[in-house]
Amino acid sequence: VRPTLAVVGATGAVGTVLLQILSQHADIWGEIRLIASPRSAGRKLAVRGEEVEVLALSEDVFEGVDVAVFDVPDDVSAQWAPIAAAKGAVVVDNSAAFRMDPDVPLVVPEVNPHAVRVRPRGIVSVPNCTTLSMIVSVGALHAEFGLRELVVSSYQAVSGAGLAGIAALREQLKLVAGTELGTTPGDVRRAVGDATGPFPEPVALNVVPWVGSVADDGWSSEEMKIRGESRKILDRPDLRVSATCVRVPVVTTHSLAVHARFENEITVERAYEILSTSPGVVLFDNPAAGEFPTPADVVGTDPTWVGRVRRSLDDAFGLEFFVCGDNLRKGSALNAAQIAELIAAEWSAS
Ligand code: 11C
Repeated sequence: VRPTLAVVGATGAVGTVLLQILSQHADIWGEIRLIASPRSAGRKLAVRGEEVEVLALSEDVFEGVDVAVFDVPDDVSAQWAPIAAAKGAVVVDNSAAFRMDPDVPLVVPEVNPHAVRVRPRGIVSVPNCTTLSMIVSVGALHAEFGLRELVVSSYQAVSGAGLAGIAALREQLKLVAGTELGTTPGDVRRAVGDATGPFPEPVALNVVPWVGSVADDGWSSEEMKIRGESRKILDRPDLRVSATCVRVPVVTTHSLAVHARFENEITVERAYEILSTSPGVVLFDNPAAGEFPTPADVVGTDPTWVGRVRRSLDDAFGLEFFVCGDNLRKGSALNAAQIAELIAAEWSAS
């Protein structure tokens, strides 16, 4: 008997992509139950070629569910994931609510698949999309060279802030299209007016060096997530990590410029070998031929794309590279689906 899957938050930006992925990985699950807020209940969504009615979130909907993937805000996960787990489901949670809980594994199947098996709370967390967009490539290099330090700058797509983020960018682009804006201080801000959506500043014709909420000492919550999550996934609690997170006018696909410093001296040749043979990574690096990853080219694909690989000029232990990864696929829905499939495999093995 194939396990029953529940998707909680089926109508959101990540939930929509998850249903596409579940349709492509069609033979894993028995019933797929779709769950959302009472506002969305009754809607019909397509999965595996069938229309499935969305059920309102309640205790009863978890009856008979084996695995529940949650793609909902932190507070909703904090309240409902333990309820689903108490009903017997293994929860795969995409929110930040449990990621740093020592009793909840934080899993990237290409990097630490073994961690999924130890889950005393019945909950497994999916990392933040920005961490996920780089950690598969970083983890592969770490396994060979031993990571000491990460310094990263992110270029984050608006869909990281969900459907509201996409709507805000599209609206702002309409307001500035065909104008001469972007030449005097504040002209874009005045044109955008109240249409900043979930962002603190206009994102059209702009970049915004702020993602998330205010954390201590000038850091943002997003920057702290990258640090804490990278340490936990790589099982390096003392790893030195500095991140600067920036929102850019891209719909979907996060990018990061990565400076990674290792315990062992690196060569670009060996880094190339690792990156070109690691599952989930595509090396696309030939600037002389105009080849490097960009969000516009890789959006909608599964792997992490890596380019601009070079050894640091002043440090034989340092490697510089640029990564792009679809934040709604490997950055969230795909990683969640992969974790859910690892758990489903326990059913077929038992
Ligand atoms: C963004 N990475 O791009 C954020 C969204 O902790 O899962 C995801 C927040 C999280 O805005």
